[in-house]
Amino acid sequence: ARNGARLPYDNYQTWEAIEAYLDDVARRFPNRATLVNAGQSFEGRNLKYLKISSTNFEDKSKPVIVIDGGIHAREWISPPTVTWAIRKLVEDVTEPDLLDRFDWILFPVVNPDGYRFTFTNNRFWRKTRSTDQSALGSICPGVDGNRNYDFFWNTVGTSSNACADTFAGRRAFSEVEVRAVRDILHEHLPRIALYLTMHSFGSMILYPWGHDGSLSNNALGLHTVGIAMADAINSKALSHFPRYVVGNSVLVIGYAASGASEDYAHSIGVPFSYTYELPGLNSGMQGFVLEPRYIQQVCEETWLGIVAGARRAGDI
Ligand code: ING
Ligand code: ZN
Repeated sequence: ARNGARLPYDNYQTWEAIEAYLDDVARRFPNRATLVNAGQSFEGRNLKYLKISSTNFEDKSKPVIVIDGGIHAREWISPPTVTWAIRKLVEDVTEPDLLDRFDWILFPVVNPDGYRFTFTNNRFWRKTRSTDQSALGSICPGVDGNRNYDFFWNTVGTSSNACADTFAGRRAFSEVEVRAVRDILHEHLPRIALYLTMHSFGSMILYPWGHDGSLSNNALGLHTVGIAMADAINSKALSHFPRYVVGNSVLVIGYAASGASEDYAHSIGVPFSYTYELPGLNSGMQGFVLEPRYIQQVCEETWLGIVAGARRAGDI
């Protein structure tokens, strides 16, 4: 589907197709998009993301917005919302102010090994696929990437059992995929105005602190920008999905978890840091299985949230 073709949104895309799309966008729009390969996943897949700027990213003249997806393999609606943002910033620009005002980092599939595994072996795989994180590694591979960040690491809502879905790893930042996001955050830190990490499901916008439910010094700002994002999505009348709810992670999702990227980004100084729980229509594990006919709608609605969040965060 490459060489100038748009990425399809009528079905979920393989990791290979998404990687080819990133290559293709960078080749077709060299003045707008720069491909970065942050290294290789545990199984050797490239960790590729795009830096997008209407001027020169390296001028460091604008605030940066960072969006990642696909850290949890089974949450299939996450990567397309990030590739859709690429489309709206590069191929089909309808909000040019977002390019005038911000530089962007868009990383659609942080965990390519896990994502691949959900296509080939187990649709409900969540973690990475590393086998070197415990003595049980070959029997129970993988670490929960959203428990692997170094902020109250492995203290709550995590497991030290390698076979658990919320295994925090042998140590913080054990996972090369998580280190790739960490390095993006640190490299651009003083400029990062907004960090979004795309998960599913539940139609929620969550903000720190997720490890204990307390409020950060920027709680009022976090709530204000969160509400702006949710309102923008909720006001789109066609939604088939529940209305978005906004609030502190523990309060809204109902459990605490440490070592999540939302908390880590905020702890190092990113003022606006959120976890999106994108929509799902079913309950239980079937919530991760959103029918392909809804992909484009979710991407369009999520883009409205991103637009509103960027504008609002940029104004504060
Ligand atoms: N949800 C997030 C998780 O990692 C979360 C929710 C984020 C809780 C940050 C606490 C802090 O559990 C999904 N869907 O993975
Ligand atoms: Zn998740």
